Amino acid sequence: MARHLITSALPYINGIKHLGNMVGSMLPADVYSRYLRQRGHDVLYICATDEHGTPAELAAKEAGVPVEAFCAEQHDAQKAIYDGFQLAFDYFGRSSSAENREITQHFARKLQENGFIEERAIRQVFSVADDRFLPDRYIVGTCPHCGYDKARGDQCENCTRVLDPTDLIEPRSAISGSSELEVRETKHLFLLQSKLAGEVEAWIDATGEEWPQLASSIARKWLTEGLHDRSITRDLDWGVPVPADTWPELAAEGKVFYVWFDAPVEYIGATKEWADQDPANRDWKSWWYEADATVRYTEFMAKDNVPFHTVMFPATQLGTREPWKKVDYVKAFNWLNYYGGKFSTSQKRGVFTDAALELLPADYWRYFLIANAPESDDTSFSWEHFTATVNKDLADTLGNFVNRVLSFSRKRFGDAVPAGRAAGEAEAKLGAQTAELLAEYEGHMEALQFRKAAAALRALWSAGNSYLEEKAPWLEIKTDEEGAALTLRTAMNLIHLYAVVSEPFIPASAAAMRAAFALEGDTAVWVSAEEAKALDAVPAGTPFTVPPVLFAKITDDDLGAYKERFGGADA
Ligand code: B3M
Ligand code: ZN
Repeated sequence: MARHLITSALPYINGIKHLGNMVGSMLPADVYSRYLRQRGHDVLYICATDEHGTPAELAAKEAGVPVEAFCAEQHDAQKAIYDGFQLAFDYFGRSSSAENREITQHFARKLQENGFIEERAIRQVFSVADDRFLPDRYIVGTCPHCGYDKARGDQCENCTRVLDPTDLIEPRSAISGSSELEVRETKHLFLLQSKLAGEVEAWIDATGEEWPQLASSIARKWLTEGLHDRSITRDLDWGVPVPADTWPELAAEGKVFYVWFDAPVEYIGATKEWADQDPANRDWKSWWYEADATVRYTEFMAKDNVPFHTVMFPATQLGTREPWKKVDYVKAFNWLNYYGGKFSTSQKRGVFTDAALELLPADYWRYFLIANAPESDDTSFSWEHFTATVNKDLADTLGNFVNRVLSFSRKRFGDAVPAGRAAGEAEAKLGAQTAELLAEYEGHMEALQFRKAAAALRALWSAGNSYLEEKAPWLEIKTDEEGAALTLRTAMNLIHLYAVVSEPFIPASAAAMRAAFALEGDTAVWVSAEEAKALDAVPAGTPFTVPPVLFAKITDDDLGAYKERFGGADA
């Protein structure tokens, strides 16, 4: 069995994430991890909050809290939501951890030793009132092209032209509004990516072939445009400090590493945090070091993060000249839109993960989001689509099947699985069909094709409904009690199978379905297509209970209320 290292792009600390963030990185990684664990693989699923950088500092300032306290609070708030979504991380760390500081500094020292870092003096805008250098996008002014008066130093939002802070008319600080700005010279560390470009390209040639189109095309585009040297330090109070043993002068000036330098290192940092929490995890380096050939590393992220993961972080890893594990497979996602427009954190447009959980259980969201994951294209969230999907797939096709079968059987045969006659032709046909659909489902999961996997799972649920309609045990029982018992026993076996194989998508409901049967030593271990065929894992005589309704239908009134609260098509 392979060892699977899995990471999701690290959610940024400055606020609660929306459903688009959830489906673009964490949720599919969780579904994949759960699937692999059920199949008996050794899985390490790592995520963390990305805590450094100017946006964190500014959000803390706005909240009126010191940045450390702000990050600690926000980390816990995000973690609670991810627990609510049942994201089964092996560890959810923090990029501001001591472990990440240590490894990030180690990376920088190695890059320096190997000649891939250079100190360069650059001219940067300093705000006297704020007593700090300003990143380009924190300088605002009037756009010289279109006259828009809130253009940022890196780009005009109105005419989309790319700008340099010095292009702006009447520039001022976005933080304080002060126009007392000076250009000062300051020294920074540059990562000589140009020297590593050839190696990165060779590595992508060797590994990137099997990546999905979205990831490999973005990586290639960046390489073709040329890898430029990049400044990897900033003049900020909050970040991983430049180590004084290697760069005493810069350290004395209080420089820290750029957030995109330490954030990917946190995948490793969080693994070390995980190990430091529990002596049983001491072998953390075997996941990351000595390029252990049995570890397969899969990364999940939205498309805007692809260049950092396929080009820049690998360049950093290669430049250490140490055998750090590099990504084997990059699963990237397009955008999930809200009624065709963007989800927006700043404008609070769309559905945020905390609000989603207040409204409905996690499984409703998990299923809908994965079934509509923006894999080959951007997809759109609408309350109408969400309602229709929940009502049809979850409430009617799956939930109703479970309740109908179990309640009817209890009413007619009591609270143990009835025996009935031996399986006949209809059951053989159902078994074959089940095996075929299960194999199809597995194939899509192995290929990380989540929408297709969801469709196959739905087809598996539908097959049970068709069988039940065809056999109609509520009629059968009038003339052939043994036949009706067989039908119900078979349907109950389907319920148990659904419970096992639906677990990656809807873990809570799957657990409730499995718990309906008092099967001794029952676990969620995967059932192979071949084993599934017989539909006999739950023998006659097994006691069962009827679980409460698994999925409540969303009513027209609910739908209206959601649209009103969150803003529908016209929002
Ligand atoms: N925090 C994603 C973002 O904020 C970024 C991912 C880091 S992954 C190492 O857009
Ligand atoms: Zn403009």
